[in-house]
Amino acid sequence: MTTNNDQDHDVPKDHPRSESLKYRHKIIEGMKTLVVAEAGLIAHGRGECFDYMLGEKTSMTAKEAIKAAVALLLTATHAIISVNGNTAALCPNELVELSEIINAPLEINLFYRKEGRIEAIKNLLQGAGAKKILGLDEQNMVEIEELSSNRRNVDPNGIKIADVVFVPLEDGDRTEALKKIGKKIVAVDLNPISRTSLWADITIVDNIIRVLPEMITVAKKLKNADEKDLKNIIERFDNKKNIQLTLDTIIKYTKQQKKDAFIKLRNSI
Ligand code: PTJ
Repeated sequence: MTTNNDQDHDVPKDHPRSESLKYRHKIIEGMKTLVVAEAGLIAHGRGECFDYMLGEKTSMTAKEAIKAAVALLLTATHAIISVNGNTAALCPNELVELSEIINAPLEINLFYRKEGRIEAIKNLLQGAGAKKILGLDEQNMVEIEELSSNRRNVDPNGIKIADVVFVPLEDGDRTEALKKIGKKIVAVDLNPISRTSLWADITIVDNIIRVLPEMITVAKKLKNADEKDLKNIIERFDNKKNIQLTLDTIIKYTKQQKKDAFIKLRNSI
């Protein structure tokens, strides 16, 4: 019998969208191994749509946010990287590398708590070299009362005590709840006007597949910087203004596409 599991995901290298298809297929494979929730496919598609409108590249505003984010994570007392299914499926190696450089543990924290998912993500991260992963001992989790979703169950040694939480690819209500209990939030979200983006202290509007390598590069440079210099970077950063400039980038890019898209098509025939 033919099933959905039989699909061939080989993408020809000269396919004009090969890079995008490669990551799409990582998400599909992740869903088959329980790493990614079914809804993760839809979330990925929403992200792709915003990525198109950003020209699928890291903007200057995203670079500014990345620098401020790394500075904030490096100056934190207890920084933590919250890991969900999509992020784990797309960039497990980069999550582990960043975690080591900035000395922030990885904590698995899921919105969709289907049985077997935590184990699947744990195995994937360990395969990528993770030595210590939080959020595994379901019996010893504590609750964040301000949150109604499954994400309220957190590790007592991780998100619970963290002063800075890095939340790549987030759903609506958690950032708001974590802010209300005094945590600083660094978010990665291709949608610049999601609730997460608007609530976060630092919002990186870019694709996680480009953000993590850039964060690793910046973290290597800033790791030994003076605390005073790092604090200066943080103080100079204005998240609201940065999001507004990002929206301007989208408008500018879309206007340019209005002029160029059909010309490009005509020239390629
Ligand atoms: O693994 P789980 O159970 O914790 O669930 C993870 C998902 C992502 C399914 C869950 O958090 C969810 O439903 O999220 P939302 O509400 O769909 O929000 C995800 C946000 O991430 C959206 O605003 C997307 O635009 C954005 N996004 C999707 N893919 C990327 C992205 N942002 C950056 N990089 C991406 N690759």
